[in-house]
Amino acid sequence: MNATPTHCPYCALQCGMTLSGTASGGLGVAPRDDVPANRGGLCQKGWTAAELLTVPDRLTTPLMRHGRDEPLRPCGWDEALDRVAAEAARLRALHGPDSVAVFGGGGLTNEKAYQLGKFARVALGTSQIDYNGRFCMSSAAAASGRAFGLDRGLPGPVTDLAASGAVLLAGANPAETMPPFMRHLAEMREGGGALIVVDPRRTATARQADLHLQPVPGTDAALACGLLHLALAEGLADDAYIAARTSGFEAVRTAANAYWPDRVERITGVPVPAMREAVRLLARAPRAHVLTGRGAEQHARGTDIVTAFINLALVLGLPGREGSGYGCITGQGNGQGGREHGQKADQLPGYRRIDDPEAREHVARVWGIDPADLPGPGRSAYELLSALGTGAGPKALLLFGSNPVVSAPRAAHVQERLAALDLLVVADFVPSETARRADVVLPAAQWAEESGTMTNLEGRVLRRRRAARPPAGARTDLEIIAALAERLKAPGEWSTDPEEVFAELRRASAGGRADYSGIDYARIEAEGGVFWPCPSPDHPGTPRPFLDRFATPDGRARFVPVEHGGPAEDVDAEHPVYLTTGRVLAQYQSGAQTRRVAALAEAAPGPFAELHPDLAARLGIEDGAEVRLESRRGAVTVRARLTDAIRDDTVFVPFHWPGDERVNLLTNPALDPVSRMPEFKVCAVRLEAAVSPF
Ligand SMILES: Nc1nc2c(c(=O)[nH]1)N[C@H]1C(S)=C(S)[C@@H](COP(=O)(O)OP(=O)(O)OC[C@H]3O[C@@H](n4cnc5c(=O)[nH]c(N)nc54)[C@H](O)[C@@H]3O)O[C@H]1N2
Ligand SMILES: Nc1nc2c(c(=O)[nH]1)N[C@H]1C(S)=C(S)[C@@H](COP(=O)(O)OP(=O)(O)OC[C@H]3O[C@@H](n4cnc5c(=O)[nH]c(N)nc54)[C@H](O)[C@@H]3O)O[C@H]1N2
Ligand code: SF4
Ligand SMILES: [Mo]
Repeated sequence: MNATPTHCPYCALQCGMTLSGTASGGLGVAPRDDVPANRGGLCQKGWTAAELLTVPDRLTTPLMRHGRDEPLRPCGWDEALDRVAAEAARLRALHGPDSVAVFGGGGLTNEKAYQLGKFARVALGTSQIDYNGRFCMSSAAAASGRAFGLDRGLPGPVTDLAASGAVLLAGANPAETMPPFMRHLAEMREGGGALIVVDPRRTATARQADLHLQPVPGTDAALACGLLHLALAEGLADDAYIAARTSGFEAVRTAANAYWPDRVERITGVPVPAMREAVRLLARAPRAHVLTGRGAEQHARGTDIVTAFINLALVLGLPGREGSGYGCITGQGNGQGGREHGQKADQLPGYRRIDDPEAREHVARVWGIDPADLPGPGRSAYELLSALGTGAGPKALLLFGSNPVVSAPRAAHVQERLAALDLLVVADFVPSETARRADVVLPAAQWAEESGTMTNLEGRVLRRRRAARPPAGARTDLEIIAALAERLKAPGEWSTDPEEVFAELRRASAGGRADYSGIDYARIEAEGGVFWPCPSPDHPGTPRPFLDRFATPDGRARFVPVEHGGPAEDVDAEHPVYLTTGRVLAQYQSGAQTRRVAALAEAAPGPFAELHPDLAARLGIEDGAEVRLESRRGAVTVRARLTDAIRDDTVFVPFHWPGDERVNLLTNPALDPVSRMPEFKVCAVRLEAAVSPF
């Protein structure tokens, strides 16, 4: 019997868990109570996580085919890797280095994310790399960067929330997406604090709130500007803070004039008294938080929406105060670290910009190459996927840690683009919907079978430990990358040891915004995690980054005036209902992992459309009946679930299921101009009772 303390394979809360068992038997999961994020709690996904290691269709041998109509057939590792390297080299010689692209994931450890970014730039020489984090919190990252000069998830340890006097959650449903997170909010409420939830649906989270604002999807910017207007009108602004710690307030004050309460009520559907109450609760609390989730961020104007919430937080004097602030609740297991170490099209390790000459110089030196040989910025995730196989686009794609056939917007189009490639290579541990369409499938080790580090929603770097051997036939992503780099005769070191890769990552990140250079495995273990930035071994780490100054050149937080613009695709006579999408507790993302765990598949067996009984009555749709949803991009038929918890102009469908039930057949890939994030959270649809085939 051995017991290995580690962290959950799924979301950004990275709950602590202990895996115990014997080599022959299965592993058992128990929650750890020494990890502040979950303190003895786990959600159903965490409790059942060990089952992932033994799913019946686990990939244990490379697979290959030579024509898309052929079935995938088992092959040897050398054969598979030789083919990938030879084909990549051939395409590069023929069409240039940008003809081979890489797509990564926010679930990869820091070590893998770093190595994948380096592999793309050094071994392939391509600028064409991006990752699914672009679909996740990139608008919050862009808005935080603009306002604070740095983007780091929560403003402090998650336990700060319990001592808060008010928390406003805009577009987040942690009761389903991070259940143990709710403990911190419950503790806050026990201490007299108020929870305010902004969501078009009365979610499980909203039901635990003191105040629920239920706006029309896509109107959060108007709402946040309206709250700011009220704060100014009622004399609740923190003038001393604004004078001492911010810049640009005048322009925002002027812009706020246009958001008088009645107008905002007309745009958002939120009653004026509820808005007033929200502002008072936030302003009166000695400590308060404004937090955004994907509901506020996944919009074609997501950066501006988040900026509107940040402006509100700044007017109330929250950011940079101990125990207060603005934060984004990150999503994927390594949603934080995944965006800091270079798998983003415009970034190098340490959150450096790839177009910054000094950054290029530093990173090129660590990589042992000439800075002139480093490619420049590439395409963002959706732009990359939709360029695949086109005249000017990449002809091969290497994909690690994402399942875009299910999770990308306008999924049928993305699927077509993938089919147009000369070569699709997928590394995964299960035959995901995307892996099934690949030319070469590389069976990867997972989570409890390898070690590495993850950076959770607090910005705390954690140790993931190995508790089991990978099945014979599987290799770790680091081994796969190193084997390909060797075949491509890439310069530099390509270690397969996570701790060695982390040591290199430390050097590459040194001096950057996300400086990890003072962090090592022993320290993480001894201190229960280290908060970045941590620029030297004797630096204590940075749990609360902006207490003294913001990371802007003048040390002040920047107000940026923004306007409400509404969704890229509004409702009209033909498509009269808003569609929004999101998650349910028992399924994770594209479902590639959780649909394979029996208890989770049983708890959430398939998609449904949540709609209001009044809307259903108008359309003649009954509870449990099949309903057809059609947008300008496609149609799906799912079961109707009637509930008065949703607005009667909106329908909600979760995105975890594949095939004809993919809600992403409908979603709008309109992109935010700054973050390049797609508008998953609102498009226009027509609904009708599905016609019986008989
Ligand atoms: N069970 C489960 N947990 C997960 C995940 C999962 O797939 N399943 N994924 C993880 C990841 S990667 C992420 S990013 C997080 C996401 O975590 P959340 O952000 O909490 O999840 P979502 O369900 O995408 O969206 C949250 C809410 O936004 C609301 N919403 C929709 N449109 C709007 C709008 O216009 N304005 C506002 N204010 N709200 C709106 C939806 O009704 C929904 O309740 O969850 C993480 N945890
Ligand atoms: N309509 C709609 N669509 C959405 C969203 C939404 O709210 N609405 N949310 C978006 C968001 S926030 C996100 S984060 C994306 C996520 O969507 P995806 O990127 O599809 O995320 P996953 O389903 O987690 O896919 C991860 C895949 O990689 C594999 N994998 C996991 N870990 C590893 C690893 O370490 N190595 C390798 N090689 N493989 C690994 C898993 O088995 C799985 O097949 O979906 C986006 N899509
Ligand atoms: S909340 Fe997230 S990290 Fe915690 S057990 Fe559930 S899926 Fe795992
Ligand atoms: Mo996400």
